[in-house]
Amino acid sequence: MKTALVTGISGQDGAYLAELLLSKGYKVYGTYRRTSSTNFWRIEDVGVQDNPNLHLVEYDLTDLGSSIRLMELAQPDEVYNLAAQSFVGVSFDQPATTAQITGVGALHLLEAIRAVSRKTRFYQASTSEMFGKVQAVPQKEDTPFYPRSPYGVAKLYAHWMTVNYRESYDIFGSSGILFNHESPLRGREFVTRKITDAVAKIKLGKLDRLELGNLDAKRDWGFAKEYVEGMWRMLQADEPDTFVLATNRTETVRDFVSLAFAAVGMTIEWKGKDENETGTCVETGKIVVQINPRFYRPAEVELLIGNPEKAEKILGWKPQTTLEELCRMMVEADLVRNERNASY
Ligand code: NDP
Ligand code: GDR
Repeated sequence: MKTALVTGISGQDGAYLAELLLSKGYKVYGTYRRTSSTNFWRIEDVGVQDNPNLHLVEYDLTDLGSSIRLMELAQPDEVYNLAAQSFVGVSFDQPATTAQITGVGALHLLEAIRAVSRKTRFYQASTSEMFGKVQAVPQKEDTPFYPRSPYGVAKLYAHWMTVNYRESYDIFGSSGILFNHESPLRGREFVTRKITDAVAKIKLGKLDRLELGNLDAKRDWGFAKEYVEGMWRMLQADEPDTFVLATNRTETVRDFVSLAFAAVGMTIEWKGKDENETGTCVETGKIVVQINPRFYRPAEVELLIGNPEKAEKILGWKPQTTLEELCRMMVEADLVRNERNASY
């Protein structure tokens, strides 16, 4: 039986990855942070919370000693470092915390592997945010980086540390440059889930308007459940490497809003520009979307679109779910939750 250590088990990807690894017969150590109230709704949602092969361990990525003890306890064959302060918007307000968790946190795990067991394979959750102000379209593994947020800068540090430990100490460290991936388990602060949750509430008469920031930003959105499969494949490969996972399709935030309303039979007509832009529901004549500059970022990543050819060639990984299917799946889940008044 193989053993895996997954940091950030309470997050979106942590839940899907735990489900995948347990289904493959792994023993899984999943780490969570101490908080005043626990946050296990996602592992409950995927139905693994009572699996006897899942061991939940309290852990904070910012603590080096704790990282070493964690490695001694779990003696894992594979480590998946998913834990992070992962919200780009917050990283502008909390840049130092983001650097400690998202950047130096990865170094703590690499140091723990170096000290305790160099045979352990390591996956680093890198991100398309490292491309930031993009230098080429579409982006791939050798596209130059230009991060545009403290989050992107912190992730770039962790990415290069993974490469450096691979080259310096022969540690099997792979870095997955994953483009945005979404699901019904996405946190509600991220734009897709914020939209699908609001659309469900508007449809049910529980909300009048959805307030958003930059509608022109373009993202390459895929389905999270498929992306964790790619993470696993990276650690089964013959050699450690860096891989892009993406769909090679990009759409604006505005397009995603229109798709989400279409999923509940509402058509949106867009009027005005910039801060004065609004979205009106053709069927009811009501304004249902407006801009709130509070959601603008000090520096924006305008366009992301990834080329996943290398992952397909070497790992046999390919995205399957279309954006329309993904958006509908999220809206339907949010309709059910809002009918039940669920808190997540
Ligand atoms: P989430 O925000 O859903 O999950 C992040 C996880 O990290 C949570 O379990 C969180 O715990 C945990 N965490 C935060 N701070 C600490 C800390 N100091 N010590 C230990 N754990 C901590 O992210 P996703 O699941 O969406 O993403 C997984 C990883 O992939 C992240 O590193 C993210 O940056 C990266 N990524 C995500 C992409 C995406 O589109 N989803 C794309 C590319 C990269 P808690 O529940 O207590 O907050
Ligand atoms: P992102 O995701 O920054 O790409 O990071 P997010 O969904 O937060 O933003 C996507 C784009 O939408 C624009 N936007 C808004 N965003 C939010 N959150 N709220 C709004 O109201 C809003 N209005 C417009 C943003 O400006 C942005 O352009 C995600 C995270 O999961 C990271 O951890 C991960 O590394 C990257 O994806 C790839």
